[in-house]
Formats: sequence, structure tokens, C-alpha cells
Amino acid sequence: MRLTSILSVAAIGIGATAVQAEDSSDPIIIPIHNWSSQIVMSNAVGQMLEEAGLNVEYVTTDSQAVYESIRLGDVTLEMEVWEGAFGASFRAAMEKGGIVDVGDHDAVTREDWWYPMWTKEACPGLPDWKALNECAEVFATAETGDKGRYLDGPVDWLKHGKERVEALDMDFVVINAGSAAALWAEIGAAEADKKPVVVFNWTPNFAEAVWPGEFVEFPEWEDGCDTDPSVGPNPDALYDCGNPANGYLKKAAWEGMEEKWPTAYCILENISFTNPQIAQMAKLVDTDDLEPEEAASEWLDNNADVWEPWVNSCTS
Ligand code: TMO
Repeated sequence: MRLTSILSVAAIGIGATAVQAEDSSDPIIIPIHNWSSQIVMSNAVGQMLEEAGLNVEYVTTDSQAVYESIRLGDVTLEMEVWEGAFGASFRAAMEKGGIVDVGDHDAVTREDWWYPMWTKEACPGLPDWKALNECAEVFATAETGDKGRYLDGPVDWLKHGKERVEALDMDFVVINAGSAAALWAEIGAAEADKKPVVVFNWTPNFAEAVWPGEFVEFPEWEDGCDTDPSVGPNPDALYDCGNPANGYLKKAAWEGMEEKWPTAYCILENISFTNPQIAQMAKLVDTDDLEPEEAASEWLDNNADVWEPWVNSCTS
């Protein structure tokens, strides 16, 4: 009894080396994409794994192609599988095999057409999509002629904005932003004059604390809306629905991860972030202008009570 407690005290002291007997010393490859919460969360998880004695390496990858890379074991895990943007690529990789679903975060997600609240003054029928379409001309710009401008996400998020406009016969021109920052610039530029704008946005995100707003309500998402034309109001078209309004946020991993890095896999299984935690991670970069690595260590410093149990239950 006494010896055991001495040993467990010693084990706490050498916690960082304790996992290495079991886990490979090869680096766990963590992908980095092009929106802030994913970048900060991935760094926070990387730092957590380093605390547990594991080696990690970050690679910047395309946010759709990453599922194929995980399946092949070139990338080890993914912290943010958003149902709306990545559900199709994730499902396709799962069908081929080599990737595992490591469970959902507590967070509930939504990604869709969105407007800052002042837009409603120019288009009072919002958030209904038909009302938005009837107001199309208030969103017109020199670039879009008499049609409305909708600023969609960067191309790799595959939001299918153009397909949706066609499927629902809308008077909008869809333009892809070059980066997430271009979305925030569009909202910021409209703010002073309360100019109506409609852009791609998502939750959880920092933006909801800066600009109160709403998602446009499109025909409700139904499974198959992206694969079966008969699903949704237009019987001949895909993408004639909104994205899921209560979407999942999953963790995924290469199926060999559990055997190669059992401690890291155990920690990954435990991890579950909430909406406010994820919005906070994005805020540290997008509002507070920290570098992602600093944002991650600041988040970890301020939330030890959240993440230490995830690590400790796997290392002790
Ligand atoms: C994938 N994203 C959260 C930016 O919509």
C-alpha cells in the first residue's frame, strides 16, 4: 500500500516520460486548415499531447483532401470535422476504410448564409430565404449587376453556393472569398453605413460576439440533399436545402493511431470542446490578434481544469 503510493507519486513526477514505453516516438501528424478555431484547437491539442510526452508535427493541408490523407495514415487525426462542410468527404473516406470516427465534441454547429442584424432593416422578411431572394437588389453591387452579391467561403470548404442558387432559382451571384479574413472584412466594411450584406458564416465562431446576426432559413436539411436530386423542394437538383442547423463536430483519426499511440488515442477520445470554448479559441486570434501557438497556450493556461483530466485519465 505504502509502496504503491510512493510509486504513484513518482509516476506523477515523471509523467512526461511515462507514456513513451507504450506510444511510438514518431510524431503525431496534426493538420492545420484555414479557419481560426481549427488552427488554435489543433495547436492546443498538440501542446496537450506534448505535455503527455508525445511528439507532434503540424502540416498545413487542404480541408477536404485531409480525409484521404488520414485514411492513408499520412495525417494522424482531425480535430474539427464540421458536418456541413466536411460530412461528405468524411463519409466517403469512411466508406473506403482506414479512418475512424473518434466521437463528437459537445459543440453543435451550423454553417450557412448569414447576415448582420442591421441587414434586416433593408429586408424585413428575413430570415426566410424567399424574402431574401425578393430583396436581391438591395445586395447588388457593380460586380453583380441587378443580382445580389453573396460572399461564400473559400473554395475548399465546398459550400455549393452556386449550386444552391441554381437549384432554388435565386437572383444572386455567388463569389468565393479568398480567405476567412475576407468574410470578416466584408462585414466590417458594411458596418459603418449599415449596408445590407449576406456572407457565409458559422457557429461556434468569434463573429457572433462582435456582430449579432442570423442565418438565412433555407429549406430544412434532409439527409441525401447532396446526393439525391429527389430530396429537397427541387426534384431535379442537388443542394436545394440549407446546411444542417444542428450539425455535429467530430474528431477523426487514422485507424492505426490507437495501436501506434495508445495514450494519445485515449486523450483524443476524451477531448470534447463546447461552443463557448471554440468561439473563445477563435476570438484569441481574430479579435485579440494572438499568434495561433500563443492563443493555444493561453487557452490551455486558462482552462487547465477542462483539459488536464482528459490527459491524466490516460497517463495514470
Ligand atoms: C468549415 N467552417 C467551420 C469554416 O465552416
